[in-house]
Amino acid sequence: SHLAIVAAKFSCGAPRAGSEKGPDAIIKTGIFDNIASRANLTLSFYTSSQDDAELELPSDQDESGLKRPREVSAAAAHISDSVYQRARPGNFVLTLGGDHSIGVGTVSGTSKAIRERFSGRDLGVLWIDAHADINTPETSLSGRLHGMPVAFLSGIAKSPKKGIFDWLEDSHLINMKKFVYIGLRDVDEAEQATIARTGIKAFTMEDVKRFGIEKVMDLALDHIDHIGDETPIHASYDIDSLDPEWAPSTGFSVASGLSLDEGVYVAKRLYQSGNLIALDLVEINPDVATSQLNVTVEAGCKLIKSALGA
Ligand code: DIR
Ligand code: MN
Ligand code: MN
Ligand code: MN
Repeated sequence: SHLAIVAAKFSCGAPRAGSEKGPDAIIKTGIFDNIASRANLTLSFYTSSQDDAELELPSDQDESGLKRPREVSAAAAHISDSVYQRARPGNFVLTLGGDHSIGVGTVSGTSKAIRERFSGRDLGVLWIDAHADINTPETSLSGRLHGMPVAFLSGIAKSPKKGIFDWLEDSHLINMKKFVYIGLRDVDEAEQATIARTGIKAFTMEDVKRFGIEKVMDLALDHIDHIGDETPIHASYDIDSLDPEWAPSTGFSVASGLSLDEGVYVAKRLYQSGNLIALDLVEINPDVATSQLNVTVEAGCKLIKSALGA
């Protein structure tokens, strides 16, 4: 089988820069040399960067309270097509971020690929994060797009203006009945209302503490695939789902997160399901807690290896 690695070097959806250096921090460890030396796995790399002049990201004005919306939209459109091209023939796609606004790109890309590959099938999505990332342009208090990818992917947020996620087609959008959160512990009031109103399945850190991560994964995988029909799964893993002890180098650390063992368990269960078709690892920021960057990168590498069964 083939592993397509997309380095998504974008931080325009977050308030502070730095996460565009996340992909290199992971790649530099040599993790993929190890993985490639295993039998039956070929590898390819593709880099997309906000510093690439050929991408011609629009340098736009903040608009309707949104920060850099056209730049983020154009970056996500590019990532979406890159991921789609790789997922369409059946490759496993690993995307390294980058801030989580690139999730609009990654998940829309696999969603479209899966619909085409398997005549209209819906993708399952596991969103592992301290945050719900489901603000809309109307509800967001920050105006930052890294807090909104789930709203755009689900169609809950409509593109407010020309050039702002107006490239999203129906085939890019996801069925929220096959969407599950794990690790939530910092959710805005408006986001809580959206989750309650739409009935999105969510396992908070309280749930993880109450039921244990094993039970939570049983329930999460069962929710995505309750009739056992092997729904393809895309996992979008925000490193801030982990406790700051294990992932200090990220923009929005929140206390009382997943232990590294719990995080690795989630990744292992995804691998064992046999249905994982894509993984994102986002929000590693080498400019935050730089003296402990190696702790964060090591944790990220463990998550990747576990999800790949390495
Ligand atoms: C907040 C923070 N809910 C927002 N979100 C973060 O800006 O929408 N997401 N930090 O990662
Ligand atoms: Mn996130
Ligand atoms: Mn987060
Ligand atoms: Mn974020």
